[in-house]
Amino acid sequence: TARRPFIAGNWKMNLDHLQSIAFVQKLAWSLKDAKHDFGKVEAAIFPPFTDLRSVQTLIDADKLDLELGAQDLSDNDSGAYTGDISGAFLARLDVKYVIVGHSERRTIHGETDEVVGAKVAAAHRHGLVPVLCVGETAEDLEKHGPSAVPVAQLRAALTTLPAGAEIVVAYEPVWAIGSGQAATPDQAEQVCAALRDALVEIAGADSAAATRILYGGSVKANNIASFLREPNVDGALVGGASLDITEFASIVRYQN
Ligand code: G2H
Repeated sequence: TARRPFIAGNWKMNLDHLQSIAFVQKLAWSLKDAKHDFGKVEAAIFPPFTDLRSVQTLIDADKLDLELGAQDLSDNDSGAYTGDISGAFLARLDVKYVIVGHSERRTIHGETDEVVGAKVAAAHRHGLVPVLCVGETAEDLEKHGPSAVPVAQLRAALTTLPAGAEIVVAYEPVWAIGSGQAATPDQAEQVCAALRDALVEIAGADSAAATRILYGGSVKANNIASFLREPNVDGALVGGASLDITEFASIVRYQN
């Protein structure tokens, strides 16, 4: 299978406006200097909503090979939803990807599998590619074993995949997020393989084979290659390490 590896930088609520702009420029230059082949490894950044337009303008003006993603979207398309951002707004900004169901949204904002599923559908309605995050807590892991909770979350959020609709799945064990304690490549592979098996049932063998499944949780320049060696791990969702240009550029260039 030829799945193009995907490295996604989730900035979360970090970097102010000026830092974002400087960051994107420097990152792009550093990848250009290194002659990074984006055909071989796709790279995307996920700034806060308020910086999407300026980052998009920069990508456009300098013809940068970076893809743009948002960190969340509303499950509604328009209306009286104060503070929410719809998929239509994101699509107008040329956003390609949108993170859905990150564990921080699930825990801090109480997003249920049902809401997450509605957000996946909203993303697809607006031509966005959802990056659907699933993952178990340390307690889940102890109680239910490694794959049960992430697979159940995937099934709950994705009952079907409309024909031609693309999705990226990110396996992010909650115990590995921002903790410095990443899963082992073996652990990541086991769950990503189980997620792909579930995708076969949900979307069919061809879609499952084409879908990229990422690992996320304390990914760094010094462990990225070990995850990408696993057959069912197709990239990474990177948080903390995506805030440092040198570190993030070397994660994107893990093949070199
Ligand atoms: C998991 C990840 C990015 P970090 O949340 O989504 O963050 O790499 O800081 O663990």
